[in-house]
Amino acid sequence: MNEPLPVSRVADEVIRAVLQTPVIDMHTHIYSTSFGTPVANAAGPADPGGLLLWGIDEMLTYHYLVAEAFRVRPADEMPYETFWRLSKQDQADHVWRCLFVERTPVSEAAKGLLTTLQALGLELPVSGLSGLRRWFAEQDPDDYIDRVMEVANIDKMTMTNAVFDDAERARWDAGITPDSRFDAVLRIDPVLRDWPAAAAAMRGMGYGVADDLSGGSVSEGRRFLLDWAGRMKAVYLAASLPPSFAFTDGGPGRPLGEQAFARIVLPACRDLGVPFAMMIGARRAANPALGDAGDMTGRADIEAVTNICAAFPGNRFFVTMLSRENQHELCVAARKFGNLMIFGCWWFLNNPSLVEEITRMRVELLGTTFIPQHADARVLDQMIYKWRHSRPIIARVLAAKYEDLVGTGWPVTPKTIERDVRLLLRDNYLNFIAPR
Ligand code: HDL
Ligand code: ZN
Repeated sequence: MNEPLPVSRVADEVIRAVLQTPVIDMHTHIYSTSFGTPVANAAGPADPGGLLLWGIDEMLTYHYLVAEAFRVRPADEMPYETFWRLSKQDQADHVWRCLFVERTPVSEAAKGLLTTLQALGLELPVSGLSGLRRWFAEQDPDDYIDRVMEVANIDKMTMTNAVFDDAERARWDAGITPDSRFDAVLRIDPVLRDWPAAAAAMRGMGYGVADDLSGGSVSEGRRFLLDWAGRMKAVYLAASLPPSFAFTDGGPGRPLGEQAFARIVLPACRDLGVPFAMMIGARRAANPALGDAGDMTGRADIEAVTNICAAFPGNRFFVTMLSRENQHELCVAARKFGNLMIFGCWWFLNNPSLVEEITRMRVELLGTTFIPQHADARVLDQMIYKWRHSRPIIARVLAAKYEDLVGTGWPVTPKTIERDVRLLLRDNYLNFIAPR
C-alpha cells in the first residue's frame, strides 16, 4: 500500500523508516577482532596492544568522559599523571564516581553509556561495576560485534586505519583477516599536518620521499598510498585537519603539505577511484595532559574547501567540519560543488541540540543530498547510543519537512520516505564511494 499519506500519519511513517533502515556508518574508530582486543573475554585473554575497544571499562574511560571527570575532580584534586598511572579499572571507577555518583549523568556522553546498557538489557550498576565487568568478560567479541550491530541496526561500518601509527601497521604486518562487517579507510593525517614527519616515516618504510618533495618523491609518495590503499582495500582516504588548514593552489612555493596534497594524495585518489575525506577544525593537544581528551575545536576557513573542490573537479570530497560556526557556509559550499559530500555532526557537534539545528539547516539547503550522521565511536558499544540518540532527531526533522510538503498538496508516500531515508542513511554514501 503506497497511497499518499495524510499529514497525521507522516511522523509515524518517518520514524518507522528511520528506525528500520540499516545504517552504513562511514566514520568510526572501531576495529574487527583481527586487530586484537585489550579486553579479556570468552574467546581468550586480553591482548594489551589490541585495537578493538569494548566493555564497561573502555566505555567509562572514553576520552569524552575522562574530560568531563576532570571537571568534577580537576587536576589539583586528581593530578593528570596520577590518573594516567591508575589501572584501566581504577580509571573507570574514578570516572563512574565523578559522573554517575557525585554528579547526575545528564551530559550526552554520560547518558549515552546508560542508553547503551539499557539497550543491551543490562542492569544499571547502582551497586558497583563488578557485575557488568563479569558480563562483558563472558562475551565473545565477534558475537558481541554482531549483537551491537543488530541492536544499533547497522550493517556495515568503516574503520579508521592510521597507516602512520606503528601499532596499526604492526597489526597489518601480522596479518588481518577480512571481515565483511568492516571497510578500511586509509587515514593519513601526517601527510597534510606534518609533511617532514610523514616523509621520514615513508622513507623508513622504503619509499624514496624527500622532505623537499624533490627527485622521485611524488611518484614514491603515490606508490606508498597505492600500496597501502590496495593492501587495506580502502574505500576512501582521510585526514583530520586543523582550524588553520589552508589551500591555495598546491603550486610551487606553497607549504610542502599543500603541495603533497595536490601532487601526491589527490592524484592517488583519482588513480584509486576513491574519495578523500577532510575532517577540518581539530586543534590537537590544546591540553596535552588530557591525552586524547585534550583536543580542541576551532573555526576553519571554508575557502580551503571551495578552492580544493574547484581545483580538483576529478576528485570527490567528503567533508565534515568541527566548528558550529562553519556549518552554514559548509552547506552553501556543498550547493556549489557536486564533488563535495558533507557528512555527520562530528565530535563536539554530536549533541542533540546541535544535531537537530544542523540537520534541519542541511535539509533546507541540500534536500536529501548529504549524510546526516556518523558515530565516530572509539568503543564498539557506543555505536548503540550514537545511533539511538541520532535517529529520532533525524526522523523529527524529516517529518516536519514532509508535513510541510503535504501542506502544499505534494503527495508523500511510504515509498517516498523509505527511498529518502535510505539515501540519507546509506545510499548517498554508497553512491559517492562507488568507483567512477
Ligand atoms: O580525528 C578523528 O577522527 C576524531 O574523531 C578523533 O578521533 C576524536 O578524538 C574523536 O574521538 N572524536 O569522537
Ligand atoms: Zn573520528
